Amino acid sequence: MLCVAPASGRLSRGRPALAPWRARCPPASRRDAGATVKAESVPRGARAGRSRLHKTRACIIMFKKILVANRGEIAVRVMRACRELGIPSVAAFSEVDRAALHVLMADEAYPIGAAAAAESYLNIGKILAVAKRSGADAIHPGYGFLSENAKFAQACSDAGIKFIGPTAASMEMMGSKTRARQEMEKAGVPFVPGTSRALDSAQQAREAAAKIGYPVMLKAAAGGGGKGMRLVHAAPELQAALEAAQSEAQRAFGDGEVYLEKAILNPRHIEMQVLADEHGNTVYLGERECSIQRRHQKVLEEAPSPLVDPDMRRRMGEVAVRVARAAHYGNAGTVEFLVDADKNFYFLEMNTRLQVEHPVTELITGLDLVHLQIAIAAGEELPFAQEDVVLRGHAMECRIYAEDADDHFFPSPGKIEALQTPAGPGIRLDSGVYAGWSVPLDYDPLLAKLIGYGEDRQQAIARLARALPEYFVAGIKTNLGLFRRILADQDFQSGKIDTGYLERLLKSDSSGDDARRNKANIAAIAAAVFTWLDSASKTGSNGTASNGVTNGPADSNWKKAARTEGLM
Ligand code: MV4
Repeated sequence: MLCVAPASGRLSRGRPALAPWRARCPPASRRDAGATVKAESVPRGARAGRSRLHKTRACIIMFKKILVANRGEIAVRVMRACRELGIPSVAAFSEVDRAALHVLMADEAYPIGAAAAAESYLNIGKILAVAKRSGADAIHPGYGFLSENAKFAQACSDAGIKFIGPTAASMEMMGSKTRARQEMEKAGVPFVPGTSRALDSAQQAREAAAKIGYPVMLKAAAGGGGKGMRLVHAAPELQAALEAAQSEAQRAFGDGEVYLEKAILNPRHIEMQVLADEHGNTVYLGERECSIQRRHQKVLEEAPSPLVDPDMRRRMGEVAVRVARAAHYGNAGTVEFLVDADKNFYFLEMNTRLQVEHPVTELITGLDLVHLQIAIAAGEELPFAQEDVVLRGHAMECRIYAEDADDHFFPSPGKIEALQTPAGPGIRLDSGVYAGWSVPLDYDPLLAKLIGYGEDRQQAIARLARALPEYFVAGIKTNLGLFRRILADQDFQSGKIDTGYLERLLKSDSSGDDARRNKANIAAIAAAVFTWLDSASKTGSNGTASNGVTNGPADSNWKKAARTEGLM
């Protein structure tokens, strides 16, 4: 069965015009699946100037068709890049995503199974079957799902399909935190002091901890993102914490290996974007400040970091390049650092994928990271050198989630009854939803990313603060209101942020909860009435009233209008 996207409401899927350089390329018969012919080689010394950054050189054989093995805003983002490059894109979709935006955006779409990710977006066999059936010669994995799965990267390679990302070997090295630490030690990369081997006994752990000094952090070798982590303040707690960490790691990852690090209290989380081609060229593209997070879920990211000066950036960037080279890394990757109060930075882990927050780097570098990922996977050399990378301005990303800020940030799936999106100078919106679509509860509830750009941090903040009240989402709860609080906060504005920042803000700011909830309730009732009136008049259906409404800024004009009307 081919292409069973919904018959109605589909966007135009005319084939995009071929890019000029495609027409000049050798015929398809000379192509290997995913391989390239390089007809021209520019000596590295000969390249300079920003103008090169945007040039695509003629006569590199690009892909015929790209399967996007993901959903939501990132699938849409990748398909936009494909469209610009003149490469047809293929969507895969689960049962609940039949009408999802990424399906509407693709040139072709194929069903892959039930909502449960294991049956669809995480199912290697089904994804590869769609690639073969559609004739895709490359797969972009987005983030999450199969994006850091070494077995998937290897299976693509074995099937003659180019995986747009690093090799399985690079992923495996970074997938084990102890192995990564051993390799980084060899490469002379500064990492958090600690052990780089599995702890096999409480006695061994006690000796190591005494040497490092308390507090220490127990971590799962197979972990990342905070799972299986235990902070230990003093020796008497160590044995119980070790046993708990080991069994949690065993349950979560099927691998109970745990190691020890010196704990850095309230660190900053700063990461460096790297890009490596398959010819040995590796560059860094500046850092992203990612300290504003809640329970290991990032909420707001920015580039550059208010903490990092040019000298620190160069040192961090050079370390990040050393990390990438040690992993024989290819394509886009991110090197994560913990930064202590004295601005010492330590390698933490490497993410072997394109990240959610990549747009802030795109805005300050002027680069299109997805274009570059595709070009690199097609065998092109990086079209610029390190000295050509110039950072300009400041960018900040708000992750808009379908979640209820007044109810422990629980997911809030459901139908988007109405949607008004912000635009204007310095505003970029990477969204994966549309009005009338129902957000399923089966996946990560990220709806969109609202990104502000300005010549400096203050202007980026001002533009976001201007854009947020323009954003209106009815039918489901969102965390839009949270960003107004963050952007208005004095500590945030002066750049005083670390990984404990958001929790402190949420605690300090609970006195206004009742007043806020009251206002929100009035607005909710008014909006529900509007929604009912609207759907009843349009469809003649029974117009079931939505019980939810935007959780946007409390004083937006939308809410004011709703309240005024509600009091009439
Ligand atoms: C740490 C740490 C302090 N000291 N390691 C959390 C996620 C995982 N990838 C690493 N994490 C941390 N590792 C040492 N030795 C503090 C954290 C941490 C954290 C790191 C990045 C972003 C947010 C965080 C929130 C709490 C703890």
